[in-house]
Amino acid sequence: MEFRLEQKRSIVTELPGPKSKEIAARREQYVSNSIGSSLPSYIEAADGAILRDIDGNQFVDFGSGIGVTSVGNSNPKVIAAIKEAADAGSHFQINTAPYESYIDLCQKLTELTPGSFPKKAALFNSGAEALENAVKIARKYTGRDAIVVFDHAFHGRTNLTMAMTSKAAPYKDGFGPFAPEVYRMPASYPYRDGLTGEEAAVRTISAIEKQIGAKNVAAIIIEPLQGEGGFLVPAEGFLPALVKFANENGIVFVSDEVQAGMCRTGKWFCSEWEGIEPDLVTSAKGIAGGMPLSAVIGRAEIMDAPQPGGIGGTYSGNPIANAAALATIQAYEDENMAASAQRIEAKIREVLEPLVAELDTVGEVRGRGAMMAIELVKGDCKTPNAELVKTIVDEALKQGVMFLTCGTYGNVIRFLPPLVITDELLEDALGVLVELLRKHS
Ligand code: PLZ
Repeated sequence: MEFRLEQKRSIVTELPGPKSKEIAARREQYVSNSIGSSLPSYIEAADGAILRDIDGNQFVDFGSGIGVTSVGNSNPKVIAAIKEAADAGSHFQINTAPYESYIDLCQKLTELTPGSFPKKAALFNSGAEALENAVKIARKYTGRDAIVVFDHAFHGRTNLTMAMTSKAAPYKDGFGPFAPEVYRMPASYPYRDGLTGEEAAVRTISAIEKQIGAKNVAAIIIEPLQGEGGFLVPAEGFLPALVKFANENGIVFVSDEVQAGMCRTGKWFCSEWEGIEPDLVTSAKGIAGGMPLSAVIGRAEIMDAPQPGGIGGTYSGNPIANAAALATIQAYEDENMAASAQRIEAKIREVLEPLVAELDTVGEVRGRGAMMAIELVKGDCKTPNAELVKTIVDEALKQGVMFLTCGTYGNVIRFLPPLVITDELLEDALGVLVELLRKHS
Protein backbone atom coordinates (compact mmCIF):
# COMPACT_ATOMS: atom_id res chain seq x y z
CA MET A 1 0.00 0.00 0.00
CA GLU A 2 1.25 3.49 -0.85
CA PHE A 3 1.07 6.24 1.76
CA ARG A 4 1.15 10.03 1.46
CA LEU A 5 2.74 10.48 4.88
CA GLU A 6 5.94 8.68 5.76
CA GLN A 7 4.98 5.81 8.09
CA LYS A 8 7.40 6.89 10.79
CA ARG A 9 7.09 8.56 14.18
CA SER A 10 8.88 11.84 14.58
CA ILE A 11 8.72 14.42 17.36
CA VAL A 12 10.13 17.75 16.23
CA THR A 13 8.79 20.19 18.86
CA GLU A 14 8.03 20.11 22.55
CA LEU A 15 4.51 18.71 23.11
CA PRO A 16 2.21 20.41 22.56
CA GLY A 17 3.98 22.48 19.92
CA PRO A 18 3.47 26.26 19.55
CA LYS A 19 0.62 26.04 17.02
CA SER A 20 -1.21 23.45 19.10
CA LYS A 21 -0.83 25.66 22.15
CA GLU A 22 -2.48 28.52 20.29
CA ILE A 23 -5.45 26.32 19.36
CA ALA A 24 -5.68 24.97 22.89
CA ALA A 25 -6.05 28.53 24.19
CA ARG A 26 -9.00 29.14 21.83
CA ARG A 27 -10.48 25.79 22.77
CA GLU A 28 -10.38 26.81 26.41
CA GLN A 29 -12.62 29.76 25.51
CA TYR A 30 -15.03 28.17 23.03
CA VAL A 31 -15.28 24.42 23.54
CA SER A 32 -17.23 22.86 26.38
CA ASN A 33 -14.92 21.36 28.99
CA SER A 34 -17.08 18.23 28.85
CA ILE A 35 -15.32 17.21 25.64
CA GLY A 36 -12.07 15.45 26.53
CA SER A 37 -8.99 14.71 24.39
CA SER A 38 -6.12 12.28 25.00
CA LEU A 39 -3.60 14.06 22.79
CA PRO A 40 -2.48 17.60 23.69
CA SER A 41 -1.65 18.27 20.00
CA TYR A 42 -4.01 19.14 17.17
CA ILE A 43 -4.09 16.89 14.11
CA GLU A 44 -3.59 18.35 10.67
CA ALA A 45 -3.40 15.18 8.58
CA ALA A 46 -3.52 11.42 8.95
CA ASP A 47 -2.57 8.58 6.69
CA GLY A 48 -2.14 4.84 7.18
CA ALA A 49 -1.17 4.49 10.84
CA ILE A 50 0.32 7.96 11.24
CA LEU A 51 -1.25 11.07 12.75
CA ARG A 52 0.57 14.33 11.98
CA ASP A 53 -0.08 17.34 14.17
CA ILE A 54 -0.16 20.95 13.11
CA ASP A 55 3.41 21.45 14.36
CA GLY A 56 4.76 18.62 12.19
CA ASN A 57 5.02 15.93 14.89
CA GLN A 58 4.12 12.43 13.74
CA PHE A 59 2.53 9.86 16.05
CA VAL A 60 1.98 6.14 15.54
CA ASP A 61 -1.77 5.74 15.75
CA PHE A 62 -2.68 2.86 18.04
CA GLY A 63 -6.26 4.05 18.36
CA SER A 64 -7.61 4.41 14.79
CA GLY A 65 -10.04 7.07 16.04
CA ILE A 66 -11.32 4.45 18.54
CA GLY A 67 -11.37 1.56 16.11
CA VAL A 68 -12.73 3.46 13.11
CA THR A 69 -9.97 3.77 10.51
CA SER A 70 -9.21 0.06 10.37
CA VAL A 71 -8.88 0.35 6.60
CA GLY A 72 -6.17 2.99 7.15
CA ASN A 73 -6.67 6.69 7.55
CA SER A 74 -7.23 8.33 4.14
CA ASN A 75 -7.45 4.98 2.39
CA PRO A 76 -7.29 6.04 -1.31
CA LYS A 77 -10.20 3.77 -2.35
CA VAL A 78 -12.42 5.20 0.36
CA ILE A 79 -11.47 8.80 -0.36
CA ALA A 80 -12.13 8.30 -4.09
CA ALA A 81 -15.56 6.82 -3.33
CA ILE A 82 -16.39 9.73 -1.02
CA LYS A 83 -15.42 12.27 -3.70
CA GLU A 84 -17.42 10.49 -6.39
CA ALA A 85 -20.51 10.23 -4.18
CA ALA A 86 -20.23 13.89 -3.14
CA ASP A 87 -20.11 14.93 -6.80
CA ALA A 88 -23.44 13.16 -7.34
CA GLY A 89 -25.16 14.85 -4.39
CA SER A 90 -24.43 15.49 -0.74
CA HIS A 91 -27.65 14.24 0.81
CA PHE A 92 -30.43 11.98 -0.38
CA GLN A 93 -32.96 10.99 2.27
CA ILE A 94 -34.09 7.39 2.53
CA ASN A 95 -37.49 8.09 4.14
CA THR A 96 -38.42 10.53 1.37
CA ALA A 97 -36.46 9.95 -1.87
CA PRO A 98 -34.65 6.58 -1.86
CA TYR A 99 -31.40 5.71 -3.64
CA GLU A 100 -29.52 2.56 -4.60
CA SER A 101 -26.44 2.76 -2.34
CA TYR A 102 -28.67 2.19 0.71
CA ILE A 103 -29.87 -1.09 -0.75
CA ASP A 104 -26.38 -2.08 -1.98
CA LEU A 105 -24.94 -1.61 1.48
CA CYS A 106 -27.74 -3.43 3.31
CA GLN A 107 -27.38 -6.34 0.89
CA LYS A 108 -23.61 -6.48 1.43
CA LEU A 109 -23.95 -6.34 5.21
CA THR A 110 -26.48 -9.18 5.26
CA GLU A 111 -24.01 -11.26 3.25
CA LEU A 112 -21.13 -10.56 5.65
CA THR A 113 -22.82 -11.11 9.03
CA PRO A 114 -22.88 -14.62 10.47
CA GLY A 115 -25.95 -16.86 10.02
CA SER A 116 -27.32 -18.56 6.92
CA PHE A 117 -30.94 -17.47 7.59
CA PRO A 118 -32.64 -14.66 5.59
CA LYS A 119 -31.42 -11.29 6.85
CA LYS A 120 -32.23 -7.61 6.46
CA ALA A 121 -30.50 -4.41 7.61
CA ALA A 122 -31.21 -0.78 8.51
CA LEU A 123 -28.69 2.07 8.55
CA PHE A 124 -28.05 4.77 11.15
CA ASN A 125 -25.35 7.29 12.09
CA SER A 126 -23.61 6.25 15.30
CA GLY A 127 -22.98 3.18 17.37
CA ALA A 128 -25.34 4.37 20.10
CA GLU A 129 -28.08 4.93 17.54
CA ALA A 130 -27.67 1.38 16.25
CA LEU A 131 -28.02 0.06 19.81
CA GLU A 132 -31.08 2.23 20.45
CA ASN A 133 -32.69 0.80 17.34
CA ALA A 134 -31.72 -2.79 18.13
CA VAL A 135 -33.60 -2.35 21.42
CA LYS A 136 -36.65 -0.87 19.65
CA ILE A 137 -36.69 -3.69 17.11
CA ALA A 138 -36.29 -6.43 19.74
CA ARG A 139 -39.03 -4.95 21.94
CA LYS A 140 -41.44 -4.64 19.03
CA TYR A 141 -40.70 -8.19 17.86
CA THR A 142 -41.06 -9.83 21.26
CA GLY A 143 -43.65 -7.54 22.84
CA ARG A 144 -41.44 -7.61 25.98
CA ASP A 145 -39.64 -4.83 27.86
CA ALA A 146 -36.59 -6.14 29.68
CA ILE A 147 -33.13 -5.65 28.23
CA VAL A 148 -30.21 -7.64 29.64
CA VAL A 149 -26.79 -6.02 29.57
CA PHE A 150 -23.55 -6.83 31.36
CA ASP A 151 -20.86 -5.69 33.76
CA HIS A 152 -18.06 -3.85 31.90
CA ALA A 153 -20.39 -3.07 28.98
CA PHE A 154 -20.17 0.03 26.82
CA HIS A 155 -23.04 0.74 24.43
CA GLY A 156 -23.08 4.54 24.08
CA ARG A 157 -23.85 7.91 25.62
CA THR A 158 -27.52 8.56 24.74
CA ASN A 159 -30.08 8.18 27.52
CA LEU A 160 -30.98 4.56 26.76
CA THR A 161 -27.43 3.47 25.93
CA MET A 162 -26.10 5.26 29.03
CA ALA A 163 -28.38 3.02 31.05
CA MET A 164 -26.90 0.06 29.15
CA THR A 165 -23.31 1.19 29.70
CA SER A 166 -21.74 -0.07 32.89
CA LYS A 167 -19.20 2.51 34.06
CA ALA A 168 -20.49 5.48 36.07
CA ALA A 169 -17.60 7.93 35.70
CA PRO A 170 -17.35 9.62 33.30
CA TYR A 171 -20.26 8.23 31.29
CA LYS A 172 -23.23 8.42 33.67
CA ASP A 173 -22.28 10.51 36.66
CA GLY A 174 -24.98 13.15 37.20
CA PHE A 175 -26.81 12.38 33.94
CA GLY A 176 -29.74 10.36 35.32
CA PRO A 177 -32.48 9.37 35.62
CA PHE A 178 -31.75 6.48 33.31
CA ALA A 179 -34.05 4.49 31.05
CA PRO A 180 -35.97 1.74 32.86
CA GLU A 181 -36.09 -2.01 32.21
CA VAL A 182 -32.34 -2.35 31.66
CA TYR A 183 -30.84 -5.11 33.84
CA ARG A 184 -27.12 -5.59 34.40
CA MET A 185 -25.82 -9.12 34.77
CA PRO A 186 -22.37 -10.57 35.50
CA ALA A 187 -20.16 -11.05 32.43
CA SER A 188 -17.19 -13.36 31.89
CA TYR A 189 -13.79 -11.90 32.86
CA PRO A 190 -11.60 -14.99 33.09
CA TYR A 191 -8.49 -13.18 34.39
CA ARG A 192 -10.43 -11.85 37.39
CA ASP A 193 -13.34 -14.24 38.01
CA GLY A 194 -11.49 -17.49 37.24
CA LEU A 195 -14.71 -19.08 35.96
CA THR A 196 -15.03 -21.35 32.94
CA GLY A 197 -17.43 -20.24 30.24
CA GLU A 198 -19.97 -22.77 31.45
CA GLU A 199 -19.72 -21.63 35.08
CA ALA A 200 -20.00 -17.96 34.10
CA ALA A 201 -23.02 -18.72 31.91
CA VAL A 202 -24.77 -20.64 34.72
CA ARG A 203 -24.20 -17.66 37.03
CA THR A 204 -25.60 -15.20 34.46
CA ILE A 205 -28.57 -17.29 33.36
CA SER A 206 -29.58 -18.05 36.92
CA ALA A 207 -29.46 -14.30 37.72
CA ILE A 208 -31.65 -13.54 34.69
CA GLU A 209 -34.17 -16.18 35.73
CA LYS A 210 -34.28 -15.07 39.35
CA GLN A 211 -34.19 -11.29 38.86
CA ILE A 212 -36.18 -10.77 35.65
CA GLY A 213 -37.73 -14.04 34.45
CA ALA A 214 -36.77 -15.30 30.98
CA LYS A 215 -40.27 -14.71 29.59
CA ASN A 216 -39.97 -10.96 30.27
CA VAL A 217 -36.68 -10.50 28.43
CA ALA A 218 -36.81 -8.87 24.99
CA ALA A 219 -33.08 -8.94 24.30
CA ILE A 220 -29.72 -10.00 25.64
CA ILE A 221 -27.19 -7.47 24.37
CA ILE A 222 -23.47 -8.09 24.69
CA GLU A 223 -20.19 -7.15 23.06
CA PRO A 224 -18.59 -10.45 21.99
CA LEU A 225 -15.27 -8.91 23.01
CA GLN A 226 -15.98 -6.18 25.54
CA GLY A 227 -14.18 -3.04 24.41
CA GLU A 228 -14.24 -0.01 26.69
CA GLY A 229 -14.60 -2.41 29.66
CA GLY A 230 -11.09 -3.78 29.11
CA PHE A 231 -10.89 -5.84 25.91
CA LEU A 232 -12.36 -8.81 27.70
CA VAL A 233 -12.49 -12.07 25.80
CA PRO A 234 -15.15 -14.19 27.50
CA ALA A 235 -14.23 -17.70 28.62
CA GLU A 236 -14.87 -20.29 25.92
CA GLY A 237 -18.47 -21.44 25.85
CA PHE A 238 -19.93 -18.42 27.69
CA LEU A 239 -21.48 -16.77 24.62
CA PRO A 240 -22.75 -19.99 22.99
CA ALA A 241 -24.52 -20.85 26.26
CA LEU A 242 -26.18 -17.41 26.34
CA VAL A 243 -27.27 -17.78 22.70
CA LYS A 244 -28.76 -21.20 23.45
CA PHE A 245 -30.64 -19.78 26.45
CA ALA A 246 -31.90 -16.87 24.31
CA ASN A 247 -33.05 -19.18 21.51
CA GLU A 248 -34.88 -21.47 23.92
CA ASN A 249 -36.71 -18.57 25.54
CA GLY A 250 -37.73 -16.42 22.59
CA ILE A 251 -35.16 -13.74 23.52
CA VAL A 252 -33.46 -11.73 20.79
CA PHE A 253 -29.68 -12.16 21.08
CA VAL A 254 -27.84 -9.01 19.98
CA SER A 255 -24.10 -8.98 19.37
CA ASP A 256 -22.81 -5.42 19.72
CA GLU A 257 -19.97 -5.44 17.21
CA VAL A 258 -19.64 -1.68 16.98
CA GLN A 259 -15.99 -2.00 18.06
CA ALA A 260 -15.21 -5.70 17.44
CA GLY A 261 -16.77 -6.07 13.99
CA MET A 262 -15.56 -5.37 10.47
CA CYS A 263 -12.33 -7.41 10.36
CA ARG A 264 -11.03 -5.83 13.59
CA THR A 265 -10.63 -9.18 15.35
CA GLY A 266 -9.38 -11.05 12.30
CA LYS A 267 -12.78 -12.13 11.00
CA TRP A 268 -15.61 -10.07 9.54
CA PHE A 269 -17.44 -10.31 12.85
CA CYS A 270 -16.14 -11.39 16.24
CA SER A 271 -19.15 -13.71 16.72
CA GLU A 272 -17.52 -16.01 14.17
CA TRP A 273 -14.71 -16.79 16.66
CA GLU A 274 -17.36 -17.86 19.14
CA GLY A 275 -19.26 -20.02 16.65
CA ILE A 276 -22.47 -18.10 17.36
CA GLU A 277 -25.15 -16.74 15.03
CA PRO A 278 -26.64 -13.67 16.70
CA ASP A 279 -30.24 -12.71 15.88
CA LEU A 280 -29.11 -9.10 15.44
CA VAL A 281 -25.68 -7.53 15.00
CA THR A 282 -24.90 -3.84 15.54
CA SER A 283 -22.05 -2.41 13.51
CA ALA A 284 -20.39 1.03 13.24
CA LYS A 285 -16.83 2.39 13.61
CA GLY A 286 -14.79 0.31 11.11
CA ILE A 287 -17.76 0.05 8.75
CA ALA A 288 -17.13 3.23 6.70
CA GLY A 289 -13.48 4.27 7.04
CA GLY A 290 -14.36 7.34 9.11
CA MET A 291 -17.73 8.45 7.76
CA PRO A 292 -20.49 8.43 10.38
CA LEU A 293 -22.49 5.29 9.68
CA SER A 294 -23.89 2.41 11.68
CA ALA A 295 -26.18 -0.52 11.05
CA VAL A 296 -28.42 -3.11 12.61
CA ILE A 297 -28.36 -6.36 10.65
CA GLY A 298 -30.19 -9.57 11.46
CA ARG A 299 -32.99 -12.07 11.03
CA ALA A 300 -35.46 -10.75 8.45
CA GLU A 301 -38.54 -11.48 10.55
CA ILE A 302 -37.12 -9.57 13.51
CA MET A 303 -35.93 -6.64 11.39
CA ASP A 304 -39.42 -6.45 9.81
CA ALA A 305 -41.26 -6.24 13.15
CA PRO A 306 -41.40 -2.42 13.50
CA GLN A 307 -44.12 -0.63 11.54
CA PRO A 308 -43.04 1.22 8.34
CA GLY A 309 -41.67 4.61 9.36
CA GLY A 310 -41.12 3.35 12.92
CA ILE A 311 -37.35 3.34 12.43
CA GLY A 312 -35.29 5.93 10.57
CA GLY A 313 -33.70 9.36 10.84
CA THR A 314 -32.78 12.34 8.69
CA TYR A 315 -29.17 11.35 7.99
CA SER A 316 -29.45 7.57 8.31
CA GLY A 317 -27.61 5.91 5.46
CA ASN A 318 -26.35 9.15 3.94
CA PRO A 319 -25.14 8.41 0.37
CA ILE A 320 -21.58 9.63 0.98
CA ALA A 321 -21.28 7.45 4.07
CA ASN A 322 -22.76 4.50 2.14
CA ALA A 323 -20.25 4.95 -0.68
CA ALA A 324 -17.46 5.08 1.89
CA ALA A 325 -18.75 1.90 3.52
CA LEU A 326 -19.00 0.01 0.23
CA ALA A 327 -15.43 1.07 -0.67
CA THR A 328 -14.20 0.19 2.83
CA ILE A 329 -15.70 -3.30 2.59
CA GLN A 330 -14.14 -3.68 -0.85
CA ALA A 331 -10.74 -2.68 0.56
CA TYR A 332 -11.07 -5.20 3.42
CA GLU A 333 -11.77 -7.87 0.81
CA ASP A 334 -9.14 -6.83 -1.76
CA GLU A 335 -6.34 -6.51 0.78
CA ASN A 336 -7.48 -9.44 2.95
CA MET A 337 -7.39 -7.25 6.02
CA ALA A 338 -8.85 -9.91 8.29
CA ALA A 339 -5.57 -11.77 7.74
CA SER A 340 -3.67 -8.55 8.51
CA ALA A 341 -5.50 -8.33 11.84
CA GLN A 342 -4.43 -11.88 12.65
CA ARG A 343 -0.82 -11.02 11.76
CA ILE A 344 -0.98 -8.02 14.09
CA GLU A 345 -2.22 -10.28 16.90
CA ALA A 346 0.62 -12.74 16.33
CA LYS A 347 3.23 -9.95 16.47
CA ILE A 348 1.72 -8.37 19.61
CA ARG A 349 1.61 -11.74 21.36
CA GLU A 350 5.18 -12.57 20.32
CA VAL A 351 6.49 -9.30 21.77
CA LEU A 352 4.30 -8.84 24.84
CA GLU A 353 3.38 -12.30 26.14
CA PRO A 354 6.87 -13.03 27.54
CA LEU A 355 6.45 -9.96 29.76
CA VAL A 356 3.73 -11.69 31.82
CA ALA A 357 6.41 -13.98 33.28
CA GLU A 358 9.14 -11.33 33.31
CA LEU A 359 7.34 -8.40 34.98
CA ASP A 360 4.85 -8.71 37.81
CA THR A 361 3.14 -5.53 36.60
CA VAL A 362 1.92 -7.22 33.42
CA GLY A 363 -1.13 -9.25 34.42
CA GLU A 364 -2.46 -10.41 31.11
CA VAL A 365 -2.09 -9.98 27.36
CA ARG A 366 -5.42 -10.65 25.67
CA GLY A 367 -7.72 -9.90 22.77
CA ARG A 368 -8.25 -11.01 19.21
CA GLY A 369 -6.73 -9.77 15.97
CA ALA A 370 -5.98 -6.06 16.02
CA MET A 371 -8.06 -5.63 19.19
CA MET A 372 -5.44 -6.52 21.78
CA ALA A 373 -4.63 -5.18 25.24
CA ILE A 374 -2.44 -5.58 28.30
CA GLU A 375 -3.81 -5.34 31.81
CA LEU A 376 -1.38 -3.79 34.30
CA VAL A 377 -1.46 -4.71 37.99
CA LYS A 378 0.45 -4.23 41.21
CA GLY A 379 2.18 -7.49 42.09
CA ASP A 380 0.36 -10.78 42.34
CA CYS A 381 -2.89 -9.63 43.99
CA LYS A 382 -4.08 -8.33 40.62
CA THR A 383 -4.67 -4.89 42.11
CA PRO A 384 -5.40 -2.64 39.12
CA ASN A 385 -2.48 -0.34 38.32
CA ALA A 386 -4.08 2.64 36.59
CA GLU A 387 -1.19 4.94 37.65
CA LEU A 388 1.33 2.86 35.72
CA VAL A 389 -0.95 2.87 32.66
CA LYS A 390 -1.04 6.66 32.79
CA THR A 391 2.72 6.99 33.19
CA ILE A 392 3.39 4.68 30.26
CA VAL A 393 0.82 6.23 27.94
CA ASP A 394 2.14 9.76 28.73
CA GLU A 395 5.75 8.78 28.14
CA ALA A 396 4.96 6.85 24.96
CA LEU A 397 3.26 9.95 23.59
CA LYS A 398 6.41 11.99 24.15
CA GLN A 399 8.19 9.44 21.98
CA GLY A 400 5.55 9.65 19.26
CA VAL A 401 3.32 6.65 20.02
CA MET A 402 -0.33 7.18 20.86
CA PHE A 403 -1.87 4.40 22.93
CA LEU A 404 -5.45 4.44 24.22
CA THR A 405 -6.48 3.08 27.58
CA CYS A 406 -9.64 1.27 28.68
CA GLY A 407 -10.98 -0.99 31.39
CA THR A 408 -13.48 -0.73 34.20
CA TYR A 409 -10.49 -0.12 36.50
CA GLY A 410 -8.63 2.13 34.03
CA ASN A 411 -5.64 -0.22 34.09
CA VAL A 412 -5.62 -1.52 30.52
CA ILE A 413 -3.60 -0.29 27.53
CA ARG A 414 -5.36 -1.23 24.33
CA PHE A 415 -4.00 -1.66 20.84
CA LEU A 416 -6.34 -0.73 18.00
CA PRO A 417 -3.96 0.07 15.13
CA PRO A 418 -5.22 0.49 11.59
CA LEU A 419 -5.03 -2.92 9.90
CA VAL A 420 -2.68 -1.41 7.30
CA ILE A 421 0.04 -0.64 9.86
CA THR A 422 3.43 -1.72 8.50
CA ASP A 423 5.36 -4.44 10.36
CA GLU A 424 8.18 -1.97 10.87
CA LEU A 425 5.95 0.62 12.54
CA LEU A 426 4.21 -2.00 14.68
CA GLU A 427 7.52 -3.40 15.92
CA ASP A 428 8.89 0.08 16.52
CA ALA A 429 5.87 1.14 18.64
CA LEU A 430 5.82 -2.11 20.59
CA GLY A 431 9.53 -1.62 21.26
CA VAL A 432 8.76 1.74 22.87
CA LEU A 433 6.13 0.08 25.05
CA VAL A 434 8.36 -2.79 26.16
CA GLU A 435 11.14 -0.41 27.12
CA LEU A 436 8.73 1.72 29.18
CA LEU A 437 7.22 -1.32 30.90
CA ARG A 438 10.69 -2.54 31.88
CA LYS A 439 11.75 0.92 33.02
CA HIS A 440 8.73 1.40 35.29
CA SER A 441 8.31 -2.11 36.69
N1 PLZ B 1 -20.99 -0.06 21.35
C1 PLZ B 1 -19.24 -1.70 21.70
O1 PLZ B 1 -17.46 0.50 21.62
C2 PLZ B 1 -18.29 3.23 21.20
C3 PLZ B 1 -16.78 5.31 22.72
C4 PLZ B 1 -15.80 6.23 23.25
P1 PLZ B 1 -20.85 5.66 19.23
N2 PLZ B 1 -17.02 3.07 21.82
C5 PLZ B 1 -16.17 4.21 21.92
C6 PLZ B 1 -16.42 7.37 23.99
O2 PLZ B 1 -15.73 7.87 24.87
O3 PLZ B 1 -17.56 7.76 23.68
C7 PLZ B 1 -19.23 2.07 21.24
C8 PLZ B 1 -18.76 0.74 21.46
C9 PLZ B 1 -19.69 -0.30 21.49
C10 PLZ B 1 -21.46 1.18 21.14
C11 PLZ B 1 -20.61 2.28 21.08
C12 PLZ B 1 -21.18 3.64 20.83
O4 PLZ B 1 -20.79 4.08 19.58
O5 PLZ B 1 -20.61 5.69 17.74
O6 PLZ B 1 -19.76 6.32 20.01
O7 PLZ B 1 -22.20 6.12 19.58
